[in-house]
Amino acid sequence: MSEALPTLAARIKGARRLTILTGAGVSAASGVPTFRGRDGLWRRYRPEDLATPDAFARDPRLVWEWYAWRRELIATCRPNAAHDVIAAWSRNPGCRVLTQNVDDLHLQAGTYELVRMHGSVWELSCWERCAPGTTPWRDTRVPMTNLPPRCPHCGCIARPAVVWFGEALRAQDVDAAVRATACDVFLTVGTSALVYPAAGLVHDARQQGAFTAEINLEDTPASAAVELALHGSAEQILPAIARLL
Ligand code: BV8
Repeated sequence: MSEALPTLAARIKGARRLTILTGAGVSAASGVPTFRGRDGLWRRYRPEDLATPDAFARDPRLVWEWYAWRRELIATCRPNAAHDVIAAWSRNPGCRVLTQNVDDLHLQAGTYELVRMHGSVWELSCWERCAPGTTPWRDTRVPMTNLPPRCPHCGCIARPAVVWFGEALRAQDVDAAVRATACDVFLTVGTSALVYPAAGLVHDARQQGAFTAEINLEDTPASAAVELALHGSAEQILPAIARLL
């Protein structure tokens, strides 16, 4: 680690365009459970049981009970030092932040140019996709009562405005993410690099000549592909890099 930190700091300092991709590991220090870690969300629930349109069609109340529980937990969480450093860097015009996280902690930290690739647990949309209800609306009620909630426009069931497995990401988010791979430095932080299309972005960036780096507690499928893989926690490494800039 001794050389890696100054090397990455120098690369970030010299970058006109910096793209940062984040996953659940960035919010771990805030108390938001990750998906695949020891105490991960997926440990207790099978993704196919909860984070798919079929699961919701089968049992909207069960899926909403899971999201209502996550919202109550996330409501008690605040951005940590990793979010704060990324928010500070995002004020630089050439910086883009792409997140897979649906907790909105990057928003709370004041991040500019944020692409929320998988949506937000604090936004809902109409399950029946009525015209006005396809645009997500914010609903930050905790606890949620009378599940499942209803679309205010048509009265049908409302869904969490997140991207489930087997669902396409919003075109504008995919476009923004792909554009952001044209960068000088691509930094992937706190993601298991398993979920696509987000997991493919670091490879796209590298193919375009970006210097690629990863910050994670452990190796991931992306580790062998990046120039620099730093092992450690985002909430410690990012402030350490910021102090070198
Ligand atoms: C789609 C929202 C197509 C809901 C989530 C190839 C190309 C395209 C698609 C696929 C493909 N191969 C397979 C697919 C299908 C699928 C997929 O990727 N499956 C995987 C499992 C193989 N992808 C999709 O279905 C996507 N859709 O491609 O659509 C399409 C096109 C047209 C028409 C129809 C369809 C949609 C994917 C989005 C799924 N939604 N979440 C919700 O959250 O409730 S995924 C879920 O996983 C979260 O969003 C989460 O962010 C994401 C990724 O997980 P991570 O963030 O990485 O979290 P994880 O716990 O796994 O890892 C945490 C990491 O942090 C660990 O590595 C840990 O070591 C580290 N860590 C922990 N603490 C710290 C730390 N690091 C640093 N510091 C710390 N302190």
